Amino acid sequence: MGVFVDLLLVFILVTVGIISSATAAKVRHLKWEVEYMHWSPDGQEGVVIAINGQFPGPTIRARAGDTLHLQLTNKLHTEGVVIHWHGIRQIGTPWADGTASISQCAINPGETFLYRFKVDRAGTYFYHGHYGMQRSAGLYGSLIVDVAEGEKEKFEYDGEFNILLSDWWHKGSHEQEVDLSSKPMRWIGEPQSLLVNGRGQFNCSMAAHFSNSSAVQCKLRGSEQYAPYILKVHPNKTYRLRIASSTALASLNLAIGNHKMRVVEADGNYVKPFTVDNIDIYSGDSYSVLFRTDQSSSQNYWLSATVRGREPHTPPAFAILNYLPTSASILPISPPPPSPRWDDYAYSKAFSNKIRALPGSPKPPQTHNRRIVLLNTQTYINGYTKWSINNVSLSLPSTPYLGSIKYGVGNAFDARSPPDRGPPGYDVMRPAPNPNSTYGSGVYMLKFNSTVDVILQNANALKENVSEIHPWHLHGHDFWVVGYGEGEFRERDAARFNLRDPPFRNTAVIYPYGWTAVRFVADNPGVWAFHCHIEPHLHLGMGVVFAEGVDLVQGLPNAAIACGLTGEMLIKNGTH
Ligand SMILES: [Cu+2]
Repeated sequence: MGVFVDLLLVFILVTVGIISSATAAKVRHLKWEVEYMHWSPDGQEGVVIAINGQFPGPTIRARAGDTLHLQLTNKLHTEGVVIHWHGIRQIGTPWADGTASISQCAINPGETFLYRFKVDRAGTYFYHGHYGMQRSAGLYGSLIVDVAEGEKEKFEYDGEFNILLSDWWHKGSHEQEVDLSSKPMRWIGEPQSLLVNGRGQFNCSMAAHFSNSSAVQCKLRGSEQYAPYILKVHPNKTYRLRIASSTALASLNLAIGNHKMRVVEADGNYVKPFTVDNIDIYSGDSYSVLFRTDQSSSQNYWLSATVRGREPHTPPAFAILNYLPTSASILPISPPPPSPRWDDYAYSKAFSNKIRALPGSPKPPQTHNRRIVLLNTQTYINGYTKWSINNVSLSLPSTPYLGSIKYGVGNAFDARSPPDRGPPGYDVMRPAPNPNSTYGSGVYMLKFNSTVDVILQNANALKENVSEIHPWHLHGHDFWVVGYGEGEFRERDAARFNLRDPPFRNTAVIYPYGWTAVRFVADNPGVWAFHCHIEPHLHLGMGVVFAEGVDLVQGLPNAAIACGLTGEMLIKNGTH
């Protein structure tokens, strides 16, 4: 009898175990091939970096707690590749962060690399190339993490759509790279098209009849690679629109004609909901907004994205909000929604200031251990135009930092730490009298579990009266955006930091001639890039590298470090 009861108990426990593991986290296996393909993102054929024959790459859909097991084969033939999972903090797997020279060796042509990591938190994310100018070449896609089985979102909706915004040049990414690296530098210029889910129209405009321009009216069948993305909706429902921007350059404003949007998520974190007519979205940002289909169902509406912060030479991107049962081929009869003036920074700042954490969100520590001020300047090195941080232009080493720091390999990068402050007395409002800087590959070594404040200080660029927008993105962490200010940051400005309800994010913008303060806890062992998400700016050195707790990193795969000095180390140890 006793044995029977015991067996029954074992049976029940095993059954419960099987049921709970069936609903719990999954391992999702994916096999990707990355290759160049001919494609017409905006009606003019060019080459894009495609994944499994798709542009943009496939959307990854997973649940919080799942593990992605993604075998990536590089079929580019003549160049390396890596993929960064933007917004995924890579807790315990810093080697899977997908940053060439930082977290791993670039994957060589013909090689396969296994990215294995947990998507620990629900939210709207994306992925993109993090090597050279491969984001500009079209290497990106969406990564959507749903709440874990049995959990609920903190807002309700009847359906959802997903939009990935990007920008597109007719000049190929290799030529762009040569242009940027030339003396004198040739700027890549404004993109020819903005894309919504990889679709834009360069040869024609769907809204031509509303503008005075000479643009011709599009004649689209709907099956073209550049036909607009259609959002099919039913009347009187609430929809969630997930939006992310993987642009190489453009800052954007997005609106849905005649519809208001309620912002509920930013960078994978809940925000205190607020309602707006349109939202600003910088490269590296992601949002969820809710909108209600409360307009006349006998017509369709525009969804449009326009350029902000740079004098626009790029027409807006359009998608169509299609009210069923109206045909999707009927163009909206109202003009595209108005967008704020490209240089209305007060408008953008007001939007930034509306973004607050939802009550119950993680709170920032009330004190900091270290404060680093990063002065962003446009500089020269031997006549080459660069971007520099505290007068150092980031030049990535050939041996990735993660392996060289973990194994104590000497001479892999500059041993000297980069400065915690810019040059004293620097006037951020004027071009520098001496705009020269130097290359550097030094690392900001952060004390494990310490609280770090970073002040991103903007300045005048090389040209007088020019100061640009820079969206800064941190790998491996979220930070609290604790304050914005004008002019030069002074220590007394810290007294005004918002430590009550700052948004928890991975990307924060600095406005022209202003500063932005972020606070984070250095609690994720690894080596992490922190950089301007404008790809040509990063390429010209606009970034820094943080490292913390690297001795605690476990399970570094050989494939991540089999290059440069760590590659030599593997050969010497006979493990390669
Ligand atoms: Cu920038």
